[in-house]
Amino acid sequence: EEPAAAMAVPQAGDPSLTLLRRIGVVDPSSLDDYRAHGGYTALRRAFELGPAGVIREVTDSGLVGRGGAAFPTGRKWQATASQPDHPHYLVCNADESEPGTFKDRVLMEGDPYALVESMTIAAYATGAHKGYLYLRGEYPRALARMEHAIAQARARGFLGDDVLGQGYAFDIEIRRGAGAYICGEETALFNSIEGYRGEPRSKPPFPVEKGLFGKPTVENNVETLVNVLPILTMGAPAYAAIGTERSTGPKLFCVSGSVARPGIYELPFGATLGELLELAGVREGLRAVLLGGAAGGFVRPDETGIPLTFEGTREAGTTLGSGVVMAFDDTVPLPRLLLRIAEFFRDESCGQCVPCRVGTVRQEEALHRIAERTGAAAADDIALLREVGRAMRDASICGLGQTAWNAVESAIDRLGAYE
Ligand code: L3W
Ligand code: SF4
Repeated sequence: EEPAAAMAVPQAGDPSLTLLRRIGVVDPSSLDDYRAHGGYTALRRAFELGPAGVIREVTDSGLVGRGGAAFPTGRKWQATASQPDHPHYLVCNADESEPGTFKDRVLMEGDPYALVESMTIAAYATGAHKGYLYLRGEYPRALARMEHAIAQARARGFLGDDVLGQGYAFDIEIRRGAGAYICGEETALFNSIEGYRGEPRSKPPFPVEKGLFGKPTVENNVETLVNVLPILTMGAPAYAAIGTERSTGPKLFCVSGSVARPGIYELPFGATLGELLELAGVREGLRAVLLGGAAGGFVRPDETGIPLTFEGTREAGTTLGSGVVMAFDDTVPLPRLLLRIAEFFRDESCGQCVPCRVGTVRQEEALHRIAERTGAAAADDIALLREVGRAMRDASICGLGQTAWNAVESAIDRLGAYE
């Protein structure tokens, strides 16, 4: 069996936590234990509020998507709820594939009923009766725990034709990914569920209008959905008081690389990168930090004052993405690291559009030439990288191609990787 996901043990189960509160404390196989730890109070509150009331709370909470793009969740839910076309669908994106991301895995393995409950609330609020959980294929333990939780919830009336005797029908079907990063892109994910190749569709139309099977669809990341539980139990104002004005609530950060204690850390938005690295025990000789994963960007050790908020990272010319923080000390050869990132994008490009299909190959070739010269870059290779990078960013259909040059660009401009 695969090893358990790394977890920040000193933090797990700490009562001051919101999202990780039950992790390591609750028995993930027991619905009764989940209820004994506060489970299903949020769904009961949702039934009291009614669908419009739930959407109002989520909107007022300021919750934005945790998959990387930070779109306002309340606005997405409202847009789907108001569509006249039916049926509506709910899709939970659990295809967690961004390199360095493992927060959704910890949530699903450690507190699976929380996701079942929050999917039920999201579906109720947006008028969906069917939910799909699209689960990364390489997560067998999360699959087993989610399957068990869904079956138990169904057997006990928390899913099915009459949820909690409220006359509302909802059920969840799990679909497994097959190892393609692109299937985490929301519309490629729809195609995958529908049985087609995992290729992104052009947007608009957005999924809220035409999503899965061409019907209005809410698609949210696991962590986004799980935040709905504290929003309903503590109320939107108390939730919005956590974090900063524009990045509200708690956030999970996935810390890995050259640190003493890699794992998942829950912090309110607004803590600095340096504070997080301190918690994780950053080692001597820090050379660079990759924020936001392969699609994100590098920052220098003297930039660790950056606040971990969507606005703070944007102002600093970088991105928070889905919360990846990878630390690299000076023993890590940067040219090899950049080549590895470029290989990843070349490998994972779906090949549908030219800028990305060709650009990711050209990017990797140039980085190979540079690496073979033991890291020294010819000016024409840097110029080519910039030209190819611009084309990918401006002309690719989806986020994969648009971000495939971010890490390399930031390594050149912020780290002086090839000087
Ligand atoms: C209605 C509009 N809906 C946008 C919706 C849209 C989607 C969401 C975000 O992700 C990010 C990137 C990386 N009416 C709307 C609307 N929406 N305008 O809002 O949309 P978008 O297009 O900004 O982003 P996206 O394509 O969903 C790209 C990050 O993803 N990333 C990381 C991925 C990996 C993980 C993981 O492993 N867990 O998340 C890779 O690029 O940061 O910002 O729902 O429909 N007018
Ligand atoms: Fe496919 Fe890349 Fe185009 Fe996205 S940008 S549709 S991954 S070829």
